[in-house]
Amino acid sequence: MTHEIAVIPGDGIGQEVTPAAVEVLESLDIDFEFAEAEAGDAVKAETGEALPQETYDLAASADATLFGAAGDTAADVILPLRGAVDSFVNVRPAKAYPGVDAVRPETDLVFLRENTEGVYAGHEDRLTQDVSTLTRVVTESASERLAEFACDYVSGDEHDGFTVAHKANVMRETDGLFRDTVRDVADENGVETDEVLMDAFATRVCLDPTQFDVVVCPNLAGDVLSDLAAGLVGGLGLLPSANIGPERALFEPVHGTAPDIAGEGVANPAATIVSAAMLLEYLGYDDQAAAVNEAVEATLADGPRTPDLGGGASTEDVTEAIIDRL
Ligand code: GGG
Repeated sequence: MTHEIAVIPGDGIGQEVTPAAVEVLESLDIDFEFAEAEAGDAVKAETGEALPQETYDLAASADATLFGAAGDTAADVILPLRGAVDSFVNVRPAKAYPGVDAVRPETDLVFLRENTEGVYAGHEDRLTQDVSTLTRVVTESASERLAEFACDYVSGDEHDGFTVAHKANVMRETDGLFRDTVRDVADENGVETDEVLMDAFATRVCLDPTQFDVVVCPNLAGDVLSDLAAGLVGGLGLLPSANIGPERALFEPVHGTAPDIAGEGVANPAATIVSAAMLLEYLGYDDQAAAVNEAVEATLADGPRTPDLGGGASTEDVTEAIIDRL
C-alpha cells in the first residue's frame, strides 16, 4: 500500500530538519510517496500568500503531513494547516533522554493540547491606536472532543488518568467550561482526573515533574507549558508533536524556525525525526516507529550531537548516525 506524505518544510530550520526526517523515512522499507509544498515567510515574500491553496489542499488530502516550522507567518500557516486535517488535539510528549544533560532528567510527560480554539481562534482586533482586543473562544464540543481523545489515550495500563491544567479561577466562563466539560467526559468514561491551575503547574512541574503524567490543557497553555517542559529535558530540539484529526494528521517538531541558527546546518533534527516516528505509528508501522525512536535514543546517548546539546555535529551527521542504527 502506498502512503502519500505531504512534506511542508516551512521556514528557517524547518528547511533543514524536515529533509532530515524524510531521509529517515526513506531509509525504511515502506512505500511512501512524498509530495513537497511551500508555506511560510519565504513563499509569502515571493507570492503574497503564506499558505498557497495547493499546499492547503495537499495537507487536506495526503494520508499524513510532515511540517517543519513557521516564523512570522505562523498564524497564517500552522493554524490553517492544522485545520486542513481537522486536528482537534496536539499531542506533545516531553521526556528526558538517557545521557542528555537535562534540568529534570526524571521528566516524562505528555501534553494533550486543545488545537482549534482558545486565544488561537484568531479573533483579534485593533480597535484604536491605543487598544487592541482578543476574543477567547471555548466550546463544549471542542472540549468534549479533546476529552474523549484523552480518555482513549490513557485507557491502557501505562497511565492512571490525566491532569487538567486550566485557569478557571480567573477565566471562569471559558476555562470553567473547559474544565467542567473535560471532567464530565472523564467521569462518564470512568477515567480518573485531577486538576491544577496552570500557573501552579508551571512551578510544580519544575520542582518535581514526576507529579504529572498526561496533562490536558487549553490551546495557549499547552503551547507554553510544553515549551517549559522542553526546558526541563534539554531544549526544544527534542520535542515532537502530532496534530491528530479524525481522518488524517500532521506531524511537526514543537520548535519554530530558530532564526539564530537557520542556514548553518547545525539544527537538531531529533524533534522532527521523532515526529516522523509518531507519523509511522499513526499509519500503523509500530515496529518501524519503535526502531526510529530507539535509534534516536541511542544517538542522543552516544553522539554525535548538535551544538544545542553541547556537541559539534551537523544536522546531517546526526541524521546519518540515526539512519546507520536502523
Ligand atoms: N513547528 C512548530 C512551529 O513552527 N512553531 C512555531 C509556533 O509559533 N508555534 C505555535 C503553535 O504551535 O501553535
